[in-house]
Amino acid sequence: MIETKVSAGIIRTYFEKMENALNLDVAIVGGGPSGIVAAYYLAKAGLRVAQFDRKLSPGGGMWGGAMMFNQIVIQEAALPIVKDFDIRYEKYDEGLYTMDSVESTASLLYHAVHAGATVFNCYSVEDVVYKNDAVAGVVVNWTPVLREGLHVDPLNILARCVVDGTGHDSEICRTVAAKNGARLDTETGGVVGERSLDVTTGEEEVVRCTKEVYPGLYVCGMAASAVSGTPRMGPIFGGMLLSGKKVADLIIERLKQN
Ligand code: 48F
Repeated sequence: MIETKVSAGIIRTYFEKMENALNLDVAIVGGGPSGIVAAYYLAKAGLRVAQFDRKLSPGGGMWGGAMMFNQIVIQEAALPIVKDFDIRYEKYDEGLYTMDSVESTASLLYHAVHAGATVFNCYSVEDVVYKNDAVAGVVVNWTPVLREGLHVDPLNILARCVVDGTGHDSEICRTVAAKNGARLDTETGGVVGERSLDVTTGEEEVVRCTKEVYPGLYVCGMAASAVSGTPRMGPIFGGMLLSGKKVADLIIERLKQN
């Protein structure tokens, strides 16, 4: 019966996809623009990469542009990445371009998945796997389970590297710092906390602070700003794209060495 076949097709292929993601090269937490860009370049380099986002629609803060005006701004430095993702852009001032935020988010996701990254939506990463004083994977649960406060244990996924791309909350870095007596590579050893808005400094610093903050744990995007205590920058997205590319390059280099 077609009714049974529809269900069987979904169940079989979903669990196949999930089983293939139990041992990853890279687990990316958060499906915001920086994390999706990272997923694309990592997958393109032939690495096993999966991205987990707690929402039904990954894409983070990119869909909404600014104040729900669905346009975003990028600067010259990020144009090569925009071209890699086939996103259309329009110059409106010296070195500044606008793009449709819905087209941009959809294009990022499309290309990441087509490059070989697996995206899991409705997954919340509630903890990390921690072995030999290093982050070694993620602990995941259904978002609705956590929202309902149900007493249900999570599942574990191993990864050679974990990327915190959770945005302003930098949840994974906070968790790692709060547990295990871990000291992050920051001024305070913990999450310093994001500063108020300054576009120029914020855009430069988010890329500079994209790094490995603890063995096995990398940070990108707004999480990198929050972790190192640099300014937010608002709806200019070049820094997010460049941060995602940088974290991918760092990880590719690291995994090549091992
Ligand atoms: O915040 P977000 O869009 O990440 P980003 O790549 O980009 C920031 C910009 O959108 C914008 C900005 C640009 O100038 O300031 O804010 O840093 O997306 C973060 C994603 O992570 C998910 C969340 O649902 C969102 O889609 N997320 C957060 N915590 C978790 C998580 C978690 N513990 N588990 C799974 N997903």
